[in-house]
Amino acid sequence: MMEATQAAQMAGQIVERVRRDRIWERLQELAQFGALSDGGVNRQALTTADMNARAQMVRWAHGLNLQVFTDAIANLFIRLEGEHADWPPILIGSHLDTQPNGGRFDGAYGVIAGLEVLNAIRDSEQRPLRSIEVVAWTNEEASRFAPGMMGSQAFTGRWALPEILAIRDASGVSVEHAVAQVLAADMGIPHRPLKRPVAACIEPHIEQGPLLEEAAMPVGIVTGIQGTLRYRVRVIGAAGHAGTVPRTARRDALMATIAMIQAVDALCEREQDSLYTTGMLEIMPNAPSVIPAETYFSIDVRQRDNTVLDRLRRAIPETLAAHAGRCAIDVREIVHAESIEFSESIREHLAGSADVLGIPSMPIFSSAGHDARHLNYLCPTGMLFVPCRAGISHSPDESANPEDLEAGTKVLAHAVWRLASH
Ligand code: HGY
Ligand code: MN
Ligand code: MN
Repeated sequence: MMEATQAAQMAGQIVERVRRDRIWERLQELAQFGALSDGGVNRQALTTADMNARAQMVRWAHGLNLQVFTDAIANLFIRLEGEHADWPPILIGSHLDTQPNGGRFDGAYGVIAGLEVLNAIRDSEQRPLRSIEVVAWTNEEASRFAPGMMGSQAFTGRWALPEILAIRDASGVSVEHAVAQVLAADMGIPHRPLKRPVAACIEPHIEQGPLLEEAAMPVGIVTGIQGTLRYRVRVIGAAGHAGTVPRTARRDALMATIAMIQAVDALCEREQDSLYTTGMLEIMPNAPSVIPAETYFSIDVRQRDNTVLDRLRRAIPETLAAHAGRCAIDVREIVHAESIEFSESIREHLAGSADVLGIPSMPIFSSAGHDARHLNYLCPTGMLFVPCRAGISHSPDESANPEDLEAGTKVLAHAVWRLASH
């Protein structure tokens, strides 16, 4: 056990070595992997772009003489070993994968902030009692393989690996095949088992909302994450000639889809303004003069109150069935994640580090989903938010300012060093 004052002093030495320019440069360098012409990033899970970003993280890690290893779902771990190598580590984690039209900071900031903490510790020539590991969780975003957060769920044991590996993307490629390709390209990075003891976990992330910027607050201490329900719905009607099939004989899959979407959205509005999004809609055969024979669409519902979430979970399938008309439907629930609260002790610990550093912070609830929700079932877990411009995220226009990224990383470094000192 390191004396609290000694740990606080050393924490100060680590914080002094956090460098704004290095954080910013590494984020821009990562953004090159999957770069879009409009400045955004398309780095979907287990693609070549994702593999290249992973390889860059490994190069940075080896440059700092840090250990690197992976696991059966291709989570990437970068480890700074503590004096007591057998003690469960402190994890700092987020994700490298992005939405198809994503930004440079969602996920990447958390991984780069973690690397910056290890870099600052290396520069200080100090060694923590407990090991610290930066992790990039596989497939947080669900943009290629749905549902998301596969890496953190497999690691925590909240979802069985064989079920995850069997999932396929739109072109029929399985997670198992994609993971095998990534691991084969890893050039011998050692593997470790899933679900190992972890002392605590912190996920740094951009807020993906406007509250910190509106409050001119550089750091948010996250209190919890709102609940979510996600579905995939297939609607089966009948193709036909747009000019000859009378209304009374039509089984128009798109018209039924529109009725279902409007009915479920109205239900969500009645239920405490729950947020409803259909972000993905496929129409078959998608021909201008053919009555749509089939559609396939997504439903994403967000709600903080678990009682309301449970009511919606019962009502949504009923509402879909009631508005399907003459079409058949197949409804698949792919996510039921309750609203969670983070550990009080971790929240106080993070706020304490911000106070000691004189960095203003405020409590904030997360409207977006994060891997930390799953770690929260395994160990004391918390999150640190930094502002992003106008709260924009899941968009090429996502941006953040270097001062806030540095402030968040300093609070992270101070808090993690103290956690690793006992
Ligand atoms: O959808 C979410 O909440 C997360 O940003 N993937
Ligand atoms: Mn994210
Ligand atoms: Mn995201």
